Amino acid sequence: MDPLKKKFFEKSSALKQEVRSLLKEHGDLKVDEVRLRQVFGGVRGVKTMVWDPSQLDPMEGIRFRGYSIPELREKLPKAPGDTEPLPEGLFWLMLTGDLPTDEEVQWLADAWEARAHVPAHTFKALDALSPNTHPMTQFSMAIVSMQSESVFAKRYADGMSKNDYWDAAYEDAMNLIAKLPRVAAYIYRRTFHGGNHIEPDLSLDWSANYAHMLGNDNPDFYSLMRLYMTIHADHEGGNASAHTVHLTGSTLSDPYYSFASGMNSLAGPLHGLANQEVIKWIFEMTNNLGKTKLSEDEIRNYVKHTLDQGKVIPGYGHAVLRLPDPRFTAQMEFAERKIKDDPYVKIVWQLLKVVPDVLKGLGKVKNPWPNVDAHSGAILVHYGMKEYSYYTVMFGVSRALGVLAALCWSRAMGFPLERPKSVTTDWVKNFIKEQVSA
Ligand code: HAX
Repeated sequence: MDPLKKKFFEKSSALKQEVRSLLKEHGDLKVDEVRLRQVFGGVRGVKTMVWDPSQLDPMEGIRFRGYSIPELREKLPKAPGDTEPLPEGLFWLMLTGDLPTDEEVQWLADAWEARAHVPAHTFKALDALSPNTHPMTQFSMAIVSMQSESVFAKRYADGMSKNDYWDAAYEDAMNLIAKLPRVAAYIYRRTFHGGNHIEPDLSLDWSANYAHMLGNDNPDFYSLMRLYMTIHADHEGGNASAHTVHLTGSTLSDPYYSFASGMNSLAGPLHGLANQEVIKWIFEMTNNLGKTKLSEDEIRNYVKHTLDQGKVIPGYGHAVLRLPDPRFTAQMEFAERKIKDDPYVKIVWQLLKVVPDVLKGLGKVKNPWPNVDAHSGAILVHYGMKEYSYYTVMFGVSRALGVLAALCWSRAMGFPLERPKSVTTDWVKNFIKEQVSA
């Protein structure tokens, strides 16, 4: 058994036993109550699942196994000469609960390299699509096409015992994460660079190799990709893409199917697609105004104009957070150090001064602060990636780390089929009548 799998098995077996006895003794304790407003309102805030890799605090932001983003940037192993963490280390942390050593991270990088082969039929399937197909459609389809490789599906068909689900899920998670950069880079190069593909460089870590295959070997871009892949990796279990992976996986659909369904959810403009929407909207603003050097008044007027058209300001607001997203702050800090004179980065910072007050003025927006997607586009544009319809694919590659670590845990813990209760509007009306007359 490999060292990561062994550690995961030991930790998950112990926790499974512990949870079993906790539930035996305390299973009837009430953890939440649900208001009618929440039933109609996207189930906001209702505690309905267990997700150990990360937890989101509205006033503090994300913590991965207890570590904040600044702590991870300090404590996780790094590539030689870089100050940003290696996401390999974050995956180890999310899967085991322990910070890895440099040697463990090197082992994981090698393990992913050995598992990175993408089946030829996936490239053929992608090549059959028009290059105009949205990159997220290509990404989702490519993931499903690789389901032919699922260890979980094969072993299930051969009569796998329930006790081995965790093992097969782990194999699929590791294989899938290993393959994603190659698939994602292939989509980028076929869509925007005429199919002029770049072979992997096996001497590089997972993120730098992805950057290399995208076509950018600037060490600062490598560094950005390590940061980007780390901060987008997980955001607890209730966000739409994570929850979708969790739900699909609960049917014992294998990790390929589960991850693909999560990616279809990430492709929505209120979720991951917001990263393309932000820079698209900024480009529209600069095109409309005919310049990139803008005054705060010009920006404020454009923000108001967008709202007057009944649209949202992309990159602002959040269903849980009630402060500037620490993932935004981490990117801002990177940009301050590396590219502070970039005109689009400056606009992102001007928006930070203008948008919150305008949104507060609407009187209904619960969180007027920027989220993760408000910053990423301007930095990517600086490093030559202007093709914003691709951005959500990069988000998806990173998100694989968290949702697949969680999926391994779900199978190890033996979580059952997820099946909440729905009600009809008539049921609600009768319920209200009964409550009011009681
Ligand atoms: N611009 C304009 N109006 C906004 C807004 C924004 N950025 N954010 C919220 N609102 C509005 C809502 O549309 C809602 O209006 P109605 O009552 O008229 O429907 C009202 O304010 C209350 O919404 P809320 O409770 O504050 O926010 P929700 O939990 O319902 O929604 C969203 C959270 C992220 C979907 C929302 O803030 C939004 O649409 N933001 C812009 C899109 C975006 O940046 N999405 C990415 C979020 C982060 C993420 O998942 N990344 O992957």
